[in-house]
Amino acid sequence: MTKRWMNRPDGSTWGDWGEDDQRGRMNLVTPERRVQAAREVKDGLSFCLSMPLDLPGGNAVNPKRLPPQFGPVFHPPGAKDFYYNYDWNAVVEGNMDITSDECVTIYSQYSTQWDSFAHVGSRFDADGDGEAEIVYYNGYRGGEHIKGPDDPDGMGARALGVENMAASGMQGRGVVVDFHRHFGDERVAVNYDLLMDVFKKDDVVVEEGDFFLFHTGWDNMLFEMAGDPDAKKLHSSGAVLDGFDDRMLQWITDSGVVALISDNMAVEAPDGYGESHGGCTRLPIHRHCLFRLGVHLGEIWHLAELATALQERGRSRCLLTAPPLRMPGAVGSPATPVATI
Ligand code: UVW
Repeated sequence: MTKRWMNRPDGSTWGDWGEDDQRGRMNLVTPERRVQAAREVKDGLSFCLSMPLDLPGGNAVNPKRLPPQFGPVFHPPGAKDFYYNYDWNAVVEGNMDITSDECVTIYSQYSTQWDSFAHVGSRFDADGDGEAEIVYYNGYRGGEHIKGPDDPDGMGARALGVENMAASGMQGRGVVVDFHRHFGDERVAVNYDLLMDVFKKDDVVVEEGDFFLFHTGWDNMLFEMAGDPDAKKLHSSGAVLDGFDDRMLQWITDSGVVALISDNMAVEAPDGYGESHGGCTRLPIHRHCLFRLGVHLGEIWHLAELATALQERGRSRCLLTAPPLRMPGAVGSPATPVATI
């Protein structure tokens, strides 16, 4: 079957940019929209939107993920374990060179990260045979395209991986909202009404093709916790988008945003189950964005300074440049995004 699906999820964008599309809504970031984004550069200030990649610290915040580790878990046959302060005089007498190389093992979604569409799929009857299969955005399949550790060809995403994001540049206009200024440290599930209220108060307009960024205060909490995070406090603090509000999901659809980005762990609350389009889920916004619409998610970004700088200037928009690593087959990636205002 060349066409991978007979049924597409209700309200999805599957096929809208071609049967083999792997970019989803990034297709909406046209050259004209990049020019518009560049026009947001007025003061020439740039902001690093990455947290230090060894934060949060430990694995209390997400038990599945550990901090980066220096030192090889594998190395080429005959090579040494470490090449720190390597003295080349030992190889060629009189050589004054000293070099340091490294191997760093990284959980790609430990800290500041992008989610590719290979990160979250769903059980869904895409081929119309009456049985749900494991399927991802635009009908790409678990097993066939997103390969597990038992695959003889090795694991990884043979479609929808972060390399597609890197190739697209992940550059465009960012629209920033500071929920922390409205809600403080309180855990608030921001539904459609609350979101519209904030937009109105802050005079924010989101248009098709925009990256939507929201600051919740998690970033400064993580800095204050300095690598020893209080997971209980974090998971009960700061705003999250309410993914169980149908009108919120409809806003994501209607707004035309290409990505949702936050300084918190998951954009939405990661600790509840409920029914949402397509059955029970823990992460309805992940399902809606990554599986149905082709909208990327950015998590644990450092947004405090950017949000403050924009607020001080009575602005809400920036030029965002945020490519992930061009790592073929990875489902997520660290990023060092830059916002310019
Ligand atoms: C959660 O872990 C809840 O989110 P993500 O996998 O997108 O980081």
